[in-house]
Amino acid sequence: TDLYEAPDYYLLDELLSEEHKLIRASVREWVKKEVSPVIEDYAQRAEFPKHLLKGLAEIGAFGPTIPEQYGGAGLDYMAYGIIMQEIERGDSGIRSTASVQGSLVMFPIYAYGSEEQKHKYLPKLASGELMGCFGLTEPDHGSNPGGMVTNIKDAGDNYILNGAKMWISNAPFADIAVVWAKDEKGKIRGLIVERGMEGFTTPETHNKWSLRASATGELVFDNVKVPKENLLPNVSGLKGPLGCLNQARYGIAWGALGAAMDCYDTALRYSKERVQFGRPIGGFQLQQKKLAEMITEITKGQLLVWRLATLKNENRATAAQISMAKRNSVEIAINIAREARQMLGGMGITGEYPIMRHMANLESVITYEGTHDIHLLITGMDVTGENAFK
Ligand code: TGC
Ligand code: FAD
Repeated sequence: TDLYEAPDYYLLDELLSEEHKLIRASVREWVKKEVSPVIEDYAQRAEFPKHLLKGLAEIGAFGPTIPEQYGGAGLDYMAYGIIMQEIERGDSGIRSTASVQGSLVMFPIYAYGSEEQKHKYLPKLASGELMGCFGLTEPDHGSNPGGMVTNIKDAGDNYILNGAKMWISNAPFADIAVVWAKDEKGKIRGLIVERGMEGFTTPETHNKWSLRASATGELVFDNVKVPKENLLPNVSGLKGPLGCLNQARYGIAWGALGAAMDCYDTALRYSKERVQFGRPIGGFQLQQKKLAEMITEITKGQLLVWRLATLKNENRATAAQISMAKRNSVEIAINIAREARQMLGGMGITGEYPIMRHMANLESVITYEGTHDIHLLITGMDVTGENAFK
């Protein structure tokens, strides 16, 4: 098989079940066949490859941990992590689409929704028949979502929704949006807003240098009438959206390692083929240092996410542990991408190789789902007991 072999320096495969390895092989094969050959072109053209949605649903990327009775795959968190790793080996933007659909749209409906909402939306979201987006960030409230101004007012059978969300992945094509807004008492509530509701628009965000194969947009609400049955009944407060972020950040912790692995693998192969001064560049100590440090960091990252998956399966992973893993994986991935790019010399800046695309994508990944500095402060708060945000 010409399938890419994951770096597995510490024989971590021995810690995976046969089912996990089968899932990995099938997702990897799909990415290799469907994503890798076309993704560079879509990224260059800044277009989302919409035709991949069906395949993403088929490989179980939409809500892998959602129980089968609601159309999910009923898998554990190790499987979820592995799926995200393999998708992001292809492209962070494609992984974003899966993260948003599963962790930020299906998860809140599953965890905070009514039985009717779960039956109405989850199976169609799992199959990709419906696509969703998640509106938390606002133009003036990014790292501090608790300051949001988007709001709902009670109007009999409906709520009247006003405000705007910004930087929303999948917004331009989403059929539904899980939107966080303050009620008249200032409590944060979640609502399912459907495309077609009057006063709801989703203008696309252009001119991105990063995550170019992912569609990003705004959500604008101008007196949108949202039926009361679309309110998520079982959560209020910032812990609602932050609970969803725990799921998505966990997936990114695995996903970013996939991007790192692709960069490492590309640089390693290139170092064996590219000859300068009469020998492969992989023979030079400075290039070996780069590769040795890459595989060391990937291996440490793999151990961290493997352990985190185990804790998550046991429902013992804390939000701060997830923050640490998200931050660590993205940091090592972005550093590996930068070093790998240099190892390819001039070729490293072209679309002939995936590295520059990964590198640019990771600039979004290091910012969304909580910036690098916010995650550091979450760790700081956890270990000192002192809150540096307030
Ligand atoms: P704070 O006062 O600390 O907490 C408010 C309430 O929330 C609870 N909480 C959490 N609950 C669950 N999970 C977590 N991770 C939680 N963190 C806090 C907390 O216990 C409290 O509950 P209660 O019951 O006492 O009310 O809140 P704060 O306002 O001080 O903010 C804390 C801070 C800065 C850590 C938080 O707001 C934060 O994480 N900011 C970063 C924002 C962010 O990550 N935005 C992401 C937007 S979505 C996105 O980027 C999608 S990209 C997707 C893609 O394309 O892949
Ligand atoms: P700001 O919060 O303004 O931060 C600016 C800088 O200040 C950062 O470096 C930050 O770390 C720093 N900073 C802020 N507060 C502190 C502090 N207390 N101490 C020290 N430093 C601080 N959001 C969604 O809701 N849904 C989505 O689907 C979504 N998708 C996205 C897709 C893309 C491509 C991008 C780029 C973003 C997306 N986001 C989404 C938004 C993302 O979550 C925010 O960009 C992120 O949370 C940061 O908010 P901000 O951009 O407003 O930066």
